[in-house]
Amino acid sequence: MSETRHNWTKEEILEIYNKPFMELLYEAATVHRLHHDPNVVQVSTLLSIKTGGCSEDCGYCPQAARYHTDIEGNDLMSVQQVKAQALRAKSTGSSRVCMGAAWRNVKDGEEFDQVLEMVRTINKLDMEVCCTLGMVTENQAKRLAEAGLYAYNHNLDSSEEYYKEVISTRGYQDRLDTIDNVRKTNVTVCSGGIIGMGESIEDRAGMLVALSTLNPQPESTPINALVAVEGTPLEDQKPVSIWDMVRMVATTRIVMPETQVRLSAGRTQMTREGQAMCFFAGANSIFAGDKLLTTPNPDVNEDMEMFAVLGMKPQKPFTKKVQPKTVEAAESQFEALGEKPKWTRPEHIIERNEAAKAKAKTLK
Ligand code: SAM
Ligand code: DTB
Ligand code: SF4
Repeated sequence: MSETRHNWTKEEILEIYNKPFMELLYEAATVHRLHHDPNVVQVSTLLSIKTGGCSEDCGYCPQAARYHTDIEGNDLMSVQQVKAQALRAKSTGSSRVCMGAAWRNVKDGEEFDQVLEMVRTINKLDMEVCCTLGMVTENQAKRLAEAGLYAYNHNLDSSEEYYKEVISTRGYQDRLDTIDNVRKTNVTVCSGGIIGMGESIEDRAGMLVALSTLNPQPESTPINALVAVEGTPLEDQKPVSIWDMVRMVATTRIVMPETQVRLSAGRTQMTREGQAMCFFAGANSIFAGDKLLTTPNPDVNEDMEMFAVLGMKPQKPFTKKVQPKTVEAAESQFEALGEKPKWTRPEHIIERNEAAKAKAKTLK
């Protein structure tokens, strides 16, 4: 079994990424087989529990309030609604529910208490629960852990250098600090990024340096292909080529041998053959369900058909780590601290973000 290294350099990663395609595929597939069952895929269902109206300026995101996108915003869902959706996801073969909220960071109060109740409810359905709620403090991470959270998703999204070209309302260090806060608990870390935002291959390698030098490395790494949504600053980006996607998946697999590499946004643009190449290159997880957070995703039945063709089986919940215990709200050891953490707000100017904000919504 190859060792997990935490000292990958950008040069080494670039060398891997740029290998002749077949050599890269073979090497990644070899590492994959040493660490995982290549016929098993972890299936998660995304649930947008609070949609749109976000204060941030992430250039890729249709949920940022300042851009003129066509999404339907929603207040926080009820625990009952979430339970019904989780049961549906379970019945269609998902082992994990990932709840996303269009928040900059978690704020203590009624809404967070409601999210904690959602975590308890889904964990009691014997499904893995993941949340992606923006930045969290150590105390908030501990409360999520106590409720029974299995994973927390917080993407680095790009290299530190290119991050500044995409987002001006928070810094890379805020992301790293949140991951650190999650690491102070038993909750596993899900962190990856997006390709196709106009970044260079060096930036892709830079992101993989940042992720692979975390110790421990993230247990799950989503690789998203940008979904270029009309009205966002990145609306005109060209679709990512399948070759770039496979190279990124393969390189991630080689530098992070134990992580579950998640083939994330952008699958509607990929053929089955393209996705099969990604699985061969080491992807072993997907988001299932006809919607990601706000954009389309392949139909569950199509995915199940694809798995049947490939002879792949969905992973059972808690295969990699035991199910966390849920502590009820009344027995909780932690209380809301009402902290006002000093997350940064660099507010440097990103021309294309400013332009997208200023643009009037064009009627189709
Ligand atoms: N608000 C929280 C945050 O930013 O951490 C959680 C939700 S946010 C939508 C989660 C992730 O979705 C982002 O970090 C990004 O990787 C991904 N994402 C958002 N919009 C995307 C798009 N248009 N294409 C691909 N990935 C996207
Ligand atoms: C991740 O890396 N990708 C997912 C999940 N983690 C939260 C989100 C993809 C969002 C794509 C755009 C949308 O549907 O709004
Ligand atoms: Fe808000 Fe998250 Fe979208 Fe950024 S990625 S605008 S923080 S929902």
